[in-house]
Amino acid sequence: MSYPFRDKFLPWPRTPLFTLAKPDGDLKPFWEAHARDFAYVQPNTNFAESAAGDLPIPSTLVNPDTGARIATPEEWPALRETHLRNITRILYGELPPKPQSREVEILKEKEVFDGTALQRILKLTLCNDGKRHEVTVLCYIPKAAQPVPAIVAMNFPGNHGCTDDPDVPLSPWRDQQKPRGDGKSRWNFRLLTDAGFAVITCARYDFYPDDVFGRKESVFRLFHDESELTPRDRQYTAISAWAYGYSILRELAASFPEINAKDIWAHGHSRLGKTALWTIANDPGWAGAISNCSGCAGAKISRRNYGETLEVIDHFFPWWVTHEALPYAQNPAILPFDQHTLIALAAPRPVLVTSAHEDQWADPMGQFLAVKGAQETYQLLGGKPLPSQEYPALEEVLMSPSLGYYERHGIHDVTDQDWTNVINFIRQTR
Ligand code: GTR
Repeated sequence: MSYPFRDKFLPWPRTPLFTLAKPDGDLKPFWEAHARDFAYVQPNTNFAESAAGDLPIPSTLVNPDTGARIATPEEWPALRETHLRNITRILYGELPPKPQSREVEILKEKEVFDGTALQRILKLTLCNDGKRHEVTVLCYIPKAAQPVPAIVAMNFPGNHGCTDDPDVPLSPWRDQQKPRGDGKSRWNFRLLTDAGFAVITCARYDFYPDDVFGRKESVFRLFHDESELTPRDRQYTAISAWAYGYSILRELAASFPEINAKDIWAHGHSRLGKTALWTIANDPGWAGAISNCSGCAGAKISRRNYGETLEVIDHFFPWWVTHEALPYAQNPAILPFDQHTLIALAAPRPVLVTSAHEDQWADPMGQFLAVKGAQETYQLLGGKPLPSQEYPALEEVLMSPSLGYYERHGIHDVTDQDWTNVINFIRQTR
């Protein structure tokens, strides 16, 4: 067994980047150090399979504290709790509590797609201890054969970035506002509604603005004072705030008469793919999850030194994971779980993991190995293994009613091909 991680992450003393974010909001020193460190880390990232190392991946069925292996489905819930606790402590932190109340206001509703679907835009206000937190939600709901299954998927550019429709209000995000339609190639709403799926989305920044100062404007503000939400308060992570948001959207979707409350799926791309897996680990109400190109701290095995590593995430995105992650990021061999354990927390609910050939940063092989590693738990609970244990050919979609994996041509992205695979995957789970 070889220890695959470099001795030195950086050739100069490591300054935790979040400590460089000035209390007055000045991000210049943060971004300068970020750029300097990344310019070293990226060319020094390993993309050779021969150097990925061979750290053994722990079984999801073995208790990391006692070494005892479970053999029956009845023993899984207690072991699951242990895994969930470890993943909470070391990676993502706790999700916020439920708000005391919520208000829903329909802002706009109209027929779209030649009258085959409804577009509904809502303002959702979460209320707690006299504080209010607003989220704008965009929904597309097919009119045929209701109640329909739904996909909940947060977006990157804001709702207005997912479509050219001028009726969708611009979501403001400080200086980073995206133009209307900017990310629409990732959102073929019509393809989904034509296939009979509703889609519910909102901007990720409505739950946690995705930067080092995002915490104080995030949904955590309903439960904490601003003084507790500084860049150092790393127990309150963006991934947990988004996961919380996903479940708030699921509960909203479940309240629509047009939607089948038992058939709501969490979908996320990249950092939101990490989130989709964490979401369903925390909320039994989901039917299943789709992780699209989620990579490190998502569906990729952290014990592999290939592409992005946990150390990279801890350093460059310190608001995604807790401060507890660092010693494990530096030495993943001591992690009491790996990311296949996160997938196993979804069991027996189906999970599809997608990857892309030109997205080696996200380590397609590491994501396949995580799906493979999660199978033991699925099988213990009566689920079906993948149809093959070999790495699939490019474009070949491996799927069983429990788990799916594929690597397509192309880049880190969400394409119509991905959505078609999602639809096919969900259909064959029935
Ligand atoms: C990258 C990050 C990845 C992935 C991606 C994304 O910069 O290294 O872990 O999450 O962002 O979310 O688009």
